Amino acid sequence: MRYSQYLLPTLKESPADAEIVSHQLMTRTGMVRKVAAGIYSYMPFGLRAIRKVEQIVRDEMNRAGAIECLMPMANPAELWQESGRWEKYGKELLRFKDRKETEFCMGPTHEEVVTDIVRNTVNSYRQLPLNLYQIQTKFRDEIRPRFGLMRGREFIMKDAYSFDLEEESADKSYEKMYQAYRRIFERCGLNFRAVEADSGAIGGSFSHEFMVLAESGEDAIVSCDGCQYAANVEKAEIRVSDAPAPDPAQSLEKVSTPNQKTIDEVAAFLKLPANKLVKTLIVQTSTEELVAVLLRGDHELNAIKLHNLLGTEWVVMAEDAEVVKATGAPTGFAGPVGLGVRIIADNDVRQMSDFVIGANEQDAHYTGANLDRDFVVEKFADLRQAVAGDSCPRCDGKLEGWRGVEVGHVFKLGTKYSETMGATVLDDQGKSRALIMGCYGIGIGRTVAASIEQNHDENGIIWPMPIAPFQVLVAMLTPKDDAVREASEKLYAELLELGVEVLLDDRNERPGAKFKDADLIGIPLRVTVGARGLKEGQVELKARAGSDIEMLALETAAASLKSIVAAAL
Ligand code: 9G3
Repeated sequence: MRYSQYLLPTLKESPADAEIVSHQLMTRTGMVRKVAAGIYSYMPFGLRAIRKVEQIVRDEMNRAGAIECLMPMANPAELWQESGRWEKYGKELLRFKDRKETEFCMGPTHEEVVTDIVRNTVNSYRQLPLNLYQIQTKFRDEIRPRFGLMRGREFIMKDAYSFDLEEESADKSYEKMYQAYRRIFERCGLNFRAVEADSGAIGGSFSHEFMVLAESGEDAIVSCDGCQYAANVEKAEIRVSDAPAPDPAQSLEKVSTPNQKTIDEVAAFLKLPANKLVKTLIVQTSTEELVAVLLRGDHELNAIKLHNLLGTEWVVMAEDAEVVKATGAPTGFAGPVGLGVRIIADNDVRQMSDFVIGANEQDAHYTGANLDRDFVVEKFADLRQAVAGDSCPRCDGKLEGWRGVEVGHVFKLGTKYSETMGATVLDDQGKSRALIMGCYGIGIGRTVAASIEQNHDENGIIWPMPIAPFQVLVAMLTPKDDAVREASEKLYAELLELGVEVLLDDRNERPGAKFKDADLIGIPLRVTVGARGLKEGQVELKARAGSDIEMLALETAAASLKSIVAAAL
């Protein structure tokens, strides 16, 4: 491709609504153009990256035995009414009527349509297992579309659905997809973690999220440095330490802490680390009951774990007025001593002694507090979020902390759709049985966006070779110089001949502008053809990811580049 004939409308400025770097860079490089809120055109340069990801996904899905199909975007209401989801979803499901007033929705996902296909075409266990997938545009009418391709309303998704008769083979289908997903994101050249999305308390979880690691990621995750355990901090299990608490050495003493309300304030004021404090959260449950929850000062409550433990319909932080009523003090000074409500505590509080707590009195805390002696905890449980440095719940390793962007999700669905929609087959006894389903999604545009979040610098994108829109950029430094032009054209032609994906910057721009654009669009290998090098029969090679410059002989440059590209795929 010749840059002069291509459509690569680069911009100096980021659009005002672009909050994250991938959105800024995808707009500045002209990869995408916004058409309406959360709706984008994929411009030629962007589409090349999208197609690369799609091809890797196709390859690996096919390798795993899944079969490609393509379902319609327009879904008849009928199918969604059958599954019960027509009523269940609100405005996120975009509905419309055709000229005959028949109701439809834009498919936000395709469980209904695929289940309809399977119930009509599969009737014997001999046709199983079956896994159907598609790469298709979805629509979800998000209230607040943002972050460019990361959370668009219209987006490209690879969705796959597996159908099995037996639990055992359904689990195998799941495992195959899990492994295919690992290969997909590895082949894309991304640093990722597969995190457990359901705390598999009994071991083995049947939902995993695939997270591309990036500082801007919306999810906080932990992963073990010794094994493959990884989880969202909200779902991660905490290893219960059996180390006993040191014996109490201090007596309970009230100290004045004027205006010191937060853990950080009290810790700084008393010159103690936050892990010598215990925080007391007063929560309200749907059964009108207040409960005090104790956590080590540097730990955060995991609301899901608390909710599961209490088993009430809902749990929220108590209103300030309720806290005052229960503790006799303004918020910030709550503590367990003499408190008239049920007290539960995180397991890690059990390992503490001589700690600091609120005194249920304005501007006062207790130091030297100890369990049992000073107050009684009704129940200890895992109630906190995991943090970096925690012990791994599965091995002797330590957990590391990351932020991640969810790019894939695998679920074991069970018989939810097959039962309500009647997707059954006859087993070898001639008995009718509902199929066990799994569903598996990958956000294609999101994967491209996440790769930019992970791989960029202040000058622009740094594409991993496997998903780069082009593999090599040939910068024709001074097109007016015959020797430079002829050598660049020759190299360009040779690269094309070798099947290398090459962009020839043949524009009449100054070298500085060409290098700036080259950095912005981030093609992995940049070859500069200039008059000075040519005198020695050489061209200059620079990798976008590094700073080293290497001289290549013009004669063999194409072959050298071809092998560098091949080694990086
Ligand atoms: C809807 C709307 C939004 C939705 C859904 C349905 C999310 C919905 C979950 C999934 C699950 C899996 C197949 C690929 C893998 C993920 N948002 N989900 O079901 F009607 Cl408006 O999509 N689907």
